[in-house]
Amino acid sequence: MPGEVIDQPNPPALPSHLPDRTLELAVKVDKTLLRKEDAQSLNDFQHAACYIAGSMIFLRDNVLIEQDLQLEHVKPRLLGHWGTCPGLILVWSHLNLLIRDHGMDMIFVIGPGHGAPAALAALWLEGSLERFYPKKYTVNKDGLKNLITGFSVPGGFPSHINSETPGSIHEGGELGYALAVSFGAVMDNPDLIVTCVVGDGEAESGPTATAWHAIKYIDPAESGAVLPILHVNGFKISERTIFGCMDDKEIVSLFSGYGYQVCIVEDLENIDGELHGAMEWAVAEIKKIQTAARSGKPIVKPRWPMIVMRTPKGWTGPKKIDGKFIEGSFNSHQIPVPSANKDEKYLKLLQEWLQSYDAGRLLKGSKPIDSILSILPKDSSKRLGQLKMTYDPHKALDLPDWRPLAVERAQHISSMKQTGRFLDQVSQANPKSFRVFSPDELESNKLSAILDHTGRNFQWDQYSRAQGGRVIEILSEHCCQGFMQGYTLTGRTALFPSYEAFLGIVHTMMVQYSKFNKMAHETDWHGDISSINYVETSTWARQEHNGFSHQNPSFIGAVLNLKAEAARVYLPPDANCFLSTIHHCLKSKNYVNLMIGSKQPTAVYLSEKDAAEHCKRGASVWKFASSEEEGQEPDVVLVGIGVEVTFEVIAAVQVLKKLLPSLRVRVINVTDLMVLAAESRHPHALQRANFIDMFTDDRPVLFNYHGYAAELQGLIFGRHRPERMSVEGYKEEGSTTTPFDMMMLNQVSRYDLAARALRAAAGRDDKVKSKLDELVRKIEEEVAEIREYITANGKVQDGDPCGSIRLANDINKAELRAWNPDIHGRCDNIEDKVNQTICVSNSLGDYTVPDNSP
Ligand SMILES: Cc1ncc(C[n+]2csc(CCOP(=O)(O)OP(=O)(O)O)c2C)c(N)n1
Repeated sequence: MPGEVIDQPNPPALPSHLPDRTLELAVKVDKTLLRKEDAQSLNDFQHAACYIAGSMIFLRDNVLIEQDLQLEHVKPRLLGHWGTCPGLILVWSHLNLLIRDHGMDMIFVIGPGHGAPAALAALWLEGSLERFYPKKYTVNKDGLKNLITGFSVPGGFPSHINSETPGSIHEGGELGYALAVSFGAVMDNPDLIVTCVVGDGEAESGPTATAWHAIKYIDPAESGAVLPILHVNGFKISERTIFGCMDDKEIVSLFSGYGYQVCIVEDLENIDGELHGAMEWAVAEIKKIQTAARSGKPIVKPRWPMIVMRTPKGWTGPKKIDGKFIEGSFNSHQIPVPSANKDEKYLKLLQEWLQSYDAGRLLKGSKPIDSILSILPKDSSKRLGQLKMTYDPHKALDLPDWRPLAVERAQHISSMKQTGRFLDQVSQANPKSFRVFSPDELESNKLSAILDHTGRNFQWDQYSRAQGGRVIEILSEHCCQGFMQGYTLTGRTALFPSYEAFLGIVHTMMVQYSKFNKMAHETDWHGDISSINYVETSTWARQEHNGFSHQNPSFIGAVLNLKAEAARVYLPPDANCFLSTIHHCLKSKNYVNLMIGSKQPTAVYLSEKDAAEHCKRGASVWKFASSEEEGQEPDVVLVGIGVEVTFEVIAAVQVLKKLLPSLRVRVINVTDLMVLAAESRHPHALQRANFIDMFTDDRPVLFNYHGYAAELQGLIFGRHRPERMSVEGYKEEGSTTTPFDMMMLNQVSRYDLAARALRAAAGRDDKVKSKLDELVRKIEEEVAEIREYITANGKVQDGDPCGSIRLANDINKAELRAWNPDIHGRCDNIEDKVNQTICVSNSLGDYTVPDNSP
């Protein structure tokens, strides 16, 4: 692995120009608090755990080195990460002591998830592996052998921490999210402390950089605390880290500015005394802040404690091999002794190193000696691997009935506004177990009714602080996602509303989270958890003021790629369906729910009862919008999936009625995307017979889809006669333009659909075929006229009698005509419409022509 050349191990940072007095901000702790017998126990625990962790990377036999190592005792493929392990073990040993002495609830979140050997070694020592794997990882010779020889080979533990690792709530493979997840876990858990180790490499990541600010969203009256430990071992895979090259003054200045009190632990001669002192200080500071807040005198901008731990990478490992520094350098990141499975010289080095831990004494009879056990919390349910909150925490929400919020059919209502009202009720009914995490978009997404009875929980803001609040608005999608994960994994329920275009920022976090839960499900000891819930709005279809950058429905595809057991995508067509859907999602467990809807007022098609039924089925034929006749097969099937494109489907039927009244059109709306997946690919998939019943045996099926066509094509691949089906969806077209133009530019407008329907019908019917050219030409003429008007951008013409309506509704003449085909081109029959409702957007509200319309 090519890396930089260093001339000494654990090199210090170059001195900065900051004044020395900045160091006065750093906290100095009492290093003498540690009792002698505890110091010995800590040391024993650390040595035993380091021995096991190191052996896990190398040994496949002779795991206690009861005889000299032979090449065949070493694994043929050496896999694992040693460098981070000693630091993690150091922290783990001290947390034991802390929990033992304070009887507290503690979760340990490990950012460098590649340090799985450290966690697994500690979990075996504390008996937590045996608790969850009573046959395989017993605290005896067999269990130890299974652990060491099975690591990083098929059937054993993987090389990274995951949900099979007891006590973990974080998939540490993809770096960057540990801190945000930790903060999510402590919210509304007033007695919980999460200790979170952040690697100095991980700390370079964007998601971590923003997550430091999460203290500003923790109200100590209602929530617990995170104790961050920045582990500055100085190196990442093959280079020094940013933080490793910052001197104490730079580090203290940075984190003091962020709102922390910084304690630097770096005395390698007395690391246990110093770390113990630091942890005791941190707990005392946390209690001080919490006691003040809980007794009604909250500290303004409390300075939360954090620890910066400077220890060498791969500490206690081999010092130097073949002239290269191993300990205190990136060379210890993965395999500290290369070729130990091939070359006797290195095998000997491996043996010398592992024997330096004195495992024969510490693991006498293959069990940890009493000195090690003495620092463990006496109550085993408090041990880091066994806190119930980490594996079986679910508390169901007390969900209000959505139906009283249902609205009358035929109105125009914003799904988001109505959903906001529902969320208001949910938050009132669940004042300690429901939260909304939003990247400063609540208002813009028209969900702000949730704030009617709660607030934004921003502690640095004098207008919000010290009042709790169910809503956190931080302009970091990574934080929102991390908070939601931590909050959900510890048993509660959260919602993450977002602009559609920007949710993709957390795509990969969401995927990692799903991996964590997939594996959790494969254990027999993880309980259910709530689903994570996304609401996407401000969709591409309505970006008339934001334009092209705000158009990106790709998060649907990200969810579709998940395992079918987890993936749920809903596109409720109206407010009632949205209410029913969100109610269902907040009640559901173990899924990733993606709900997509409009924040603009749009038509309500279905009554409360019909909406409930429609959502239960996931898709249904909308007779009221169809032109087929009872008992006869339709000529063509039009399917709307998504709000605006469904509106265009309905309008297309009107266009077709005018052009070719004899054409029988069936309209289907799909609200649960997963019903379309081929049978057996998804639990929601329509049964084949039901699919044929709904989509017919052989008629053309034209999908008008909100997302990218390819993903829907993938979904329906394998359905009955897919060659008769065609899909149109968003095509990366259109910028700052009108909603109707967006439909046209992406070829999902009523006109596009009508032309598609005619062509499809012509393929089966000669009469239609003979008229096809003429009919399509008519459509094209109409489209050309509309396009001309759209380009003119609604300029009011002299003597235009529709001018005031258009002005009042900010639409242009073409749109007014498109949405009201019976209004004449020159608007000379507008008087006929006095006191009648006309449509002033493709999916916007109606406009009643006032008496005195010009
Ligand atoms: C997002 C992400 N980018 C890159 C990697 C590859 N990677 C694995 S470990 C590592 C270095 C981590 O350094 P640090 O966080 O300091 O951990 P430690 O030194 O304690 O091993 C990198 C870059 C990753 N796992 N995740």
